[in-house]
Amino acid sequence: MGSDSALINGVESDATEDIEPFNSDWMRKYRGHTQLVLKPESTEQVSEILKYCNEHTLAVVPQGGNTGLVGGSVPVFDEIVLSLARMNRIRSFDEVSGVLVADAGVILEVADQYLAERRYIFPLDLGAKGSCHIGGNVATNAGGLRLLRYGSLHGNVLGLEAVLPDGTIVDDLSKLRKNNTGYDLKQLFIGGEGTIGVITGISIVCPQRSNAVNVAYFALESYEKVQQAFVEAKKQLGEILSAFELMDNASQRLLHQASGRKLPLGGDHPFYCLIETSGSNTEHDSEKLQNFLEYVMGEEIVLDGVLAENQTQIKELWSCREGVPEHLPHWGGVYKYDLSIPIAELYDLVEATRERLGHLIGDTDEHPVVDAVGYGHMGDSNLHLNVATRGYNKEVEKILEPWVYEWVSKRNGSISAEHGLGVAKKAYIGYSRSETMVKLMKQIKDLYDPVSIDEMWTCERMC
Ligand code: 2HG
Ligand code: ZN
Repeated sequence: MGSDSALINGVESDATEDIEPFNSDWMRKYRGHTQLVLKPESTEQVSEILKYCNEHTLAVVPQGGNTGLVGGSVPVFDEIVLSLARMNRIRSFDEVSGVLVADAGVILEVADQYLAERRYIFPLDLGAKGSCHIGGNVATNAGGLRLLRYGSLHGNVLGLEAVLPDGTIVDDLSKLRKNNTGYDLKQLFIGGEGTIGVITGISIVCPQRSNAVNVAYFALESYEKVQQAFVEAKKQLGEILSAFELMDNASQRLLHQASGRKLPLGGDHPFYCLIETSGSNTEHDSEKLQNFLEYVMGEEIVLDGVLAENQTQIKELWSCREGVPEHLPHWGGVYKYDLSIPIAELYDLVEATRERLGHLIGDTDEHPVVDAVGYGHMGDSNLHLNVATRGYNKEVEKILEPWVYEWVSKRNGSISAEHGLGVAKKAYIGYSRSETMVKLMKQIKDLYDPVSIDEMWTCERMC
């Protein structure tokens, strides 16, 4: 907070140069021109703000850690930014049930560290954990690196507190795992991206932290072999498997080029995978992982592999995966596609994209595409197709969109597996949802947000 901050009816607000970071996303792809950032510190203040803005038809964009990838957390015009950053209290934690109740603005890593001290773990982990807010995670139904093990937030979130556009406080901060009394309305807010209300608090069930975490990183010669390794991992490591991540050659090569990071197995292999196990017995689990690796190498499913032997090595191996999205903007621009695709065809899209962009790949002025990169959550059939470019380029964008969405739609996939629609994909929802589904969503939106300033803006933009 700089010297220009002020208190408006007890709500802290930012007025001048401090505002810049709230106006653009971390990729510097989406930007708006807000003049006002409000930082309430209680649910009641959020309610007053939304009520006032609703009555005066003022557009608002809620913002958490601003780590989103689809332009959903920044203003597009001059909307008021409602920052949840000051709502950052852990409200309660039950050491027997593992239920955590916390404000929406708690940073994911802070929540996880709080839980780690109590031998528990937050059931979500992702690269942006150091800045993203748990409220934003829930609002976007973030999937992350361990969904394979802990499941989606739709299952882990037990209750929510949210504020509707008219200021009504929805108090559904239940701590119950089972509650079959009527509709489970909180599910509409999970992944609702703030379209029907602002999440101010969450209640979430957290699992015990595993005593033993082991990580392996290995190289494979084809996507066919990646699938075989995945099946084998489920077979041999089923109950302790906590992540199965895929990285193609380009992802590792570009990571190396952008960061200078040394790759554990060199950068020449077509595919790499990272497996994490989490269990209760270090010796038993590492023996299992070692046996798995020996087996897949013996069967020639895997070409080469390495096992982390301590915490530092675990971190280093994970950085080969988590570092990819962090370093791809190095060349100036990245087109990001976050897709659910039937697993057998998942990598076909990266190859098809490379073919389609072939004439533009080269990392020169005439060939501004650096490469098309494929990585992601193999365990969830979730591909991250990233196209690294020398800056954002309309020609490249036109070649990719809506072609990528059509490709995915033809295979009954999803054009947004975990990042949400934001402004980037809003217009493309029809590629993944039928007309009837979109109509039903619209009815819900109208019910919760009859003034719907968002829709007015959209209409203005389109007209
Ligand atoms: C990840 O899995 C995130 O690392 C980001 O979902 C993916 O930047 C991306 O495309
Ligand atoms: Zn992801």
